[in-house]
Amino acid sequence: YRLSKVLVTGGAGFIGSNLVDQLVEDGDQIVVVDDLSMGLKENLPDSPQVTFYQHSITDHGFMRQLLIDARFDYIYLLAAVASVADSVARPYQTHQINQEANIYILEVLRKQQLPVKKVLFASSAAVYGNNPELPKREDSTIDPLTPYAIDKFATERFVIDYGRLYNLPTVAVRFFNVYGPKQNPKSPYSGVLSLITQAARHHSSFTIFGDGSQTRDFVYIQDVIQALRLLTKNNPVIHQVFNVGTGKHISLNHVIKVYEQLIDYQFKLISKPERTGDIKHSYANISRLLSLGYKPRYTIESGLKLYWESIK
Ligand code: UD2
Repeated sequence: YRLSKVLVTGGAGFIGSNLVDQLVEDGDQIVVVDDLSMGLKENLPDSPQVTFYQHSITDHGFMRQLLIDARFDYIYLLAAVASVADSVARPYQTHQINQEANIYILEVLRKQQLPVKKVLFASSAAVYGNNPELPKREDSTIDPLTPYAIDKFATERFVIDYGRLYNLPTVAVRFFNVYGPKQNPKSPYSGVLSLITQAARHHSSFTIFGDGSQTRDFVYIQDVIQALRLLTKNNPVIHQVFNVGTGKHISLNHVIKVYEQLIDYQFKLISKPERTGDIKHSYANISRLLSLGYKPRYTIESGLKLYWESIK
């Protein structure tokens, strides 16, 4: 675990910065590349172990030089246009960031024969689209319906099959509904738990789309970090994709009830029609990850409690 050199693209974002915190604790030397389009500089710990470059991963010259100079042990590819709505508004730019830039990184690793120990790519449950099969298994039918989902799926395949073809140790993960500290509630398409948290904090109203009976696999950020470390450090697993969730599903109504009890507050709820393209139910089959020793540790109660304490 000591003194690995680690690249985290998107390291100033929600998931990336929480990962960086953990890597600092692990004693690693970390380089963050983030254009701050969604991420925040303040998300990063003030540590001599962290070097930050405010830069887009689409800059080939920069990425190539960085990879060659630094010779990373571990690479986490987390930089992305993270909003589905954003990808629908800007499909071509999304593609350049979410797919092309990542393939270029793989290409540099291949061409320069750089000795990386593991490359991990962050994909999404969005790849399952409207496939009604539950729970979603990694080999369930995929149905990517937006530029976001299409790029996530294509890049995931690239990362895995590039790995196979050119002998690069790669893995991919499909995140379900991740929540927790440092999640950015800025856009109306931000994660629903960041929006609820924001509403509680400012005593503002919260809009429920539909009747609130829709369910999601809400996974607390620290469980996600556990999964990311498990799949990289000292783990021989390669060329596979893993769902990252809890394997449980909870309705929005239940979440609201739990949150209200937790913080002794009554939400000002507004009801609006179901959002177009919304899926009704989603949760992960996580047996693949469980077989590697993964153990989700946070319930919705304990996760929300920590989240709430982090923003107060
Ligand atoms: C998540 C991902 C999305 C994509 C998708 C794949 C996030 C933020 N989004 O979308 O990128 O991967 O999964 O299936 O992780 N809702 C409200 N009020 C609000 C906001 C949301 O009622 O103010 C509802 C929303 O209509 C949906 C549920 O809450 O039914 C969850 O919404 P979300 O945007 O957090 O996540 P999701 O699963 O739709």
